[in-house]
Amino acid sequence: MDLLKGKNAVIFGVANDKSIAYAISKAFKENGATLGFTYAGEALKKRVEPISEELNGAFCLQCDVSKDEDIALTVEVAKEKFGKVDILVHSVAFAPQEALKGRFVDTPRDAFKIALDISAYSLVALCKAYEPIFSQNASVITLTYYGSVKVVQNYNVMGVAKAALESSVRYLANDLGGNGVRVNAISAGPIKTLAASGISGFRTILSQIEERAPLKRNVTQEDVAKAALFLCSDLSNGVTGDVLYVDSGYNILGL
Ligand code: 0WD
Repeated sequence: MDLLKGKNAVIFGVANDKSIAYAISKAFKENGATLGFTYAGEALKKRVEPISEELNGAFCLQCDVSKDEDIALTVEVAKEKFGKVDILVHSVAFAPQEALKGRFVDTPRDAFKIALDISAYSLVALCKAYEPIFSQNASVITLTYYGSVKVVQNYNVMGVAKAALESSVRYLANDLGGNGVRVNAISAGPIKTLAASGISGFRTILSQIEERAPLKRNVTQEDVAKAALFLCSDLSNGVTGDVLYVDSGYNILGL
């Protein structure tokens, strides 16, 4: 398929080949998009550079999304290489490990600030920085999780950060919509990635889904990538400010 033919995409949040953003990048490449990659810090360079090479990346830049100057540099390079950006993928989250277990009420002020800054504010900062070079009908997507709307044990401050992220999606969609730019979130079911390994009891969550979700299985990175393809292609032209669940239907369950 060629759903993204001629489109330029900048990807934030590839850490390795298990990352959701990697599966999204692969699907985008297969559908004709040209990709530009960023990675959080020097430690990830050796993992992300080979991925950029594999998928023919137009650039591969270090960018800590908590630093405005790092973001600005990616905008400069994207402008130089692409002119306009059609797709921005935000697949980034972080909270200090100690905040991802125990009681939420014990969350230190600093951990709260860091989690909200990296996991939610960064989407606002990216939209602001890229706004001048977004094409007409550009699409922005971010990744969220059900812990934003219901209490999920140990997800704690990350649930609060995801709630802020989902609300930001709505406000950003409203602000950018006048120029045709769409902003949406995918709420993915649990998937075993580097970020997920930081959450205590993650294996129990996975087996709960297999047992209870309507589809009786966990979702894969590829399931999420296909939804991303929909949200970043013209197939979803009329969709913005939305949270699309890709979770085997788990979120619809009551008792
Ligand atoms: O079950 C899951 N895996 C789910 C993940 C379910 C639902 C949602 N998500 C979300 C995550 O919360 C995140 O927003 O999907 C997004 C991608 O997560 P992932 O693919 O599961 O995990 P991973 O491969 O670790 O990618 C997240 C990356 C970071 O990886 P590490 O593990 O090194 O922290 O976010 C990036 C980094 O590459 N990241 C940053 N990027 C730029 N600046 C920063 C930063 N300051 N901090 C983390």
